[in-house]
Amino acid sequence: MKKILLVYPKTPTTFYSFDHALKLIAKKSDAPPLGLITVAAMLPESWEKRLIDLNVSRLADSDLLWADYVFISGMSVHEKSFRNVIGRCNRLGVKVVAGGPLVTMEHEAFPGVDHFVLNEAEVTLPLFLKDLENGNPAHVYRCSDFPDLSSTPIPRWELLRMKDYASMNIQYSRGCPHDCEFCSITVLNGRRPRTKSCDQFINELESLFLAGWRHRVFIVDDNFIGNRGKLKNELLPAMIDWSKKRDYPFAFTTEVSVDIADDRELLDLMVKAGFETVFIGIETPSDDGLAECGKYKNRGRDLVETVRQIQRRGLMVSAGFIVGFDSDQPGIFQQQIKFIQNSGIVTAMVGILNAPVGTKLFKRLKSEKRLVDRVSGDNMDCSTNFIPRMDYQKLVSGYRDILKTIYSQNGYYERIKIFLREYKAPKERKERVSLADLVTLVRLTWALGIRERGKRYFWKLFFLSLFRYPQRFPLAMTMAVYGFHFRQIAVNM
Ligand code: B12
Ligand code: SF4
Repeated sequence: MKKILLVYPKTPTTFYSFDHALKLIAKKSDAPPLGLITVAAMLPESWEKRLIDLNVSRLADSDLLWADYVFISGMSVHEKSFRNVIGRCNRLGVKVVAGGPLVTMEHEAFPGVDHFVLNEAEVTLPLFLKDLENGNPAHVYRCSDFPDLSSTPIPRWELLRMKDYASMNIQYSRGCPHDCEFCSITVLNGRRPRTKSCDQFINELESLFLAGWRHRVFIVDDNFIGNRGKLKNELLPAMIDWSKKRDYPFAFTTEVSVDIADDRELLDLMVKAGFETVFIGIETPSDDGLAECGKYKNRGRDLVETVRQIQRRGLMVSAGFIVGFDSDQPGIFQQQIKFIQNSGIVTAMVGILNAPVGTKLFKRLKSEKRLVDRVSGDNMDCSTNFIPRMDYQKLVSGYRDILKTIYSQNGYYERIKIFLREYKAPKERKERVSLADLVTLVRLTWALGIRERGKRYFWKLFFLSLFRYPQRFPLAMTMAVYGFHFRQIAVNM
């Protein structure tokens, strides 16, 4: 019997951390560490397991000393906290096992780790466990194949204090058929979308439901629509059935490619199954930029109209944008602002292009001798790890202009209005208002409608959504909360 402490590092305050919004809705973190609770389910049943997510609780030395092994995960944005935990383990003499995307891409950069269990744990963890049992565990375990997901177990939800989180994560597939130059997904998860079986995924949903979770669920696939045949014929009909029978307990979010707009049948099935939001990598309105990064699906289409088509079928669109492509001209910043404002994409995540290790972009820039650093993963620090074609100061100042404009009260509330106008709320979606929601409404009204400067924007939205779009009022208020977070971040940049 062994004692395993699973540790998830602290995420710094960034656009994606949602800290300022979480305070208003009385949550500690946006989402739990799905990788670690999946790994926990792969460990022998008899071992004792505890989880400390540094985003929701503190890590005491006594916690570390309790453990025979500390299992740590993380992505590039966690590097500082990740190193800190390893340092503490080393000082206390506790053995460290590390896995997940950060170390899978560059384990050599992390001295102090006793065992690296890299790539997908479905393949590498059993090898480590077997060697451990035999008393001779190796330093590094890795694999080059992408396993099918039939052996992936149901995550150990009971390790989480669910009420600390705004959303729960769950996964249906891994891999993406596209191969954008800056993205590490194809290196980590391959180009062939691998899915769980329909029964396996529905069982997982049921386990989350039985664990007591309600409301937001993020299906963390790289591209949920990678295998449309299976979705249309098996999974979505099963999800519709499941959601209907339980009176739509979950509002789903997932990541998709932009061509979802061309498939009305798929959109309608997703809405019926309870999907509320899709995240799309739009990246740039510049066709040259899209060609440069190999985002071919986004080319040759009116992207604003594409987004609206999706909104009109009943899905919210949030999206990622990038500046700093070699082909970007000085006008790109205004182009991005215009596009984002017209599209009614309320949650628009804009970052400066970076080249993560292992990507095609990394290789190209290395051959062009333009690489200068490792990625920080922090989309707030204005850093890039290569020498951009555009003057760096101009790039940073243009980037800041975008953020200050789109997250200003004027810009942000204007987008919510466009969204409310375009969006066709599906009849399947029932907005339930609980006592906790009413408490949140009071809290947010105090913060945004009384304390904040420029409160008139909030009140205009409040009355517009309440009287003209009453069904969308809870959604409008949720967006207002997230806007508050984005504003705090943009103002302090
Ligand atoms: C959900 C998610 C998020 C959520 C995180 C919420 C959370 N608490 O998890 C949010 C939206 C906040 C997010 C943000 C970002 N993300 Co993200 N995200 C993901 C995503 C889509 C799913 C992660 C997940 O849960 N996967 C499912 C689990 C089961 O897989 P897993 O964690 O990899 O775990 C498996 C193995 O890795 C292994 N394993 C994992 N940990 C451990 C530990 C041990 C000890 C062992 C033995 C094994 C092991 O076992 C598991 C089973 O095989 C991944 C892509 C992906 N498909 O994984 C990107 C991904 C992790 N994100 C990535 C990036 C780059 C970002 C951003 C920096 C993007 C940006 N441009 O700003 C931001 C972070 C910035 C910030 N400021 O916070 C990269 C990370 C690359 C890297 N080298 O670190 C990924 C891989 C996507 C990509 N494009 O390449 N992200
Ligand atoms: S479509 Fe998205 S996940 Fe797929 S390669 Fe491009 S950026 Fe990565």
